Amino acid sequence: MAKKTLKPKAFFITVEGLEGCGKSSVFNFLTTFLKRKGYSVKVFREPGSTKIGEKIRKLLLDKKNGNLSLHTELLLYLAARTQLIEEKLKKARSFSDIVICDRFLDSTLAYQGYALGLGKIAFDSVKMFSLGINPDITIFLDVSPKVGLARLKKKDRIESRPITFHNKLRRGYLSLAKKYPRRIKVIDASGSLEDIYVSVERLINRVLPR
Ligand code: T5A
Repeated sequence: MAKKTLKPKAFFITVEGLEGCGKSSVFNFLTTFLKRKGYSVKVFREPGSTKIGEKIRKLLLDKKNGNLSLHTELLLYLAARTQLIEEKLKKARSFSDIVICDRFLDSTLAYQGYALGLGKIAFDSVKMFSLGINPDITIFLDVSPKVGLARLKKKDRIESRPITFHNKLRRGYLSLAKKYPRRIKVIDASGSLEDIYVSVERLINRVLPR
């Protein structure tokens, strides 16, 4: 297949969702799908994808760190993000056709801003520490927290939070989708993974620049 190109700046896709929404599976599907179409694709996850980011990730997800303060949690997610942007993401946007990130700034807005109630502090700091990088398209996989959480076999520090947190989280994501309808596309993630893949494929075919 002839190689397609979207340069000079890579198209930036982020995948977001509630716990147990099938994000990992969708992310892998999307990567394979885009590579098969002939694009050069660079993938990252948040928090993580750098040595420092992966260390921060462990700290954040470790159930033993139950006493992590809310502001410390926010700062750690932002720290992992700035490390990723400065070390890898900016470069990847110059050299690939498509960059995909498993979670990005909307996670901080939804989890820390809405669900943990940090509000304006989270919104302002996310803006400041995204360093001018914004996704072109964000796929939000929407599932009820009850259904999503029931899919998980093991729960980390964040997933173990009470259902009220996860309900606020969903409302937060839906508010973001309402606020940024051109960027954030909501996909129903309550059905089978195959159904979700079909929706993602349709969406991507529609939104990718030609
Ligand atoms: N976070 C992150 C913040 O609070 N602030 C931030 O700024 C950022 C960046 C990161 C955690 O940090 C939080 C969010 C997270 O809590 P993570 O690993 O990215 O950790 O987050 P997870 O949501 O835990 O990611 P996972 O990759 O583990 O994905 P999913 O989507 O929760 O789960 P997945 O795809 O592995 O699926 C879970 C199970 O369900 C099944 C799967 O096969 C799997 O077994 N499943 C389905 N089964 C039937 N039908 C479907 N449609 C299914 N979808 C999934």
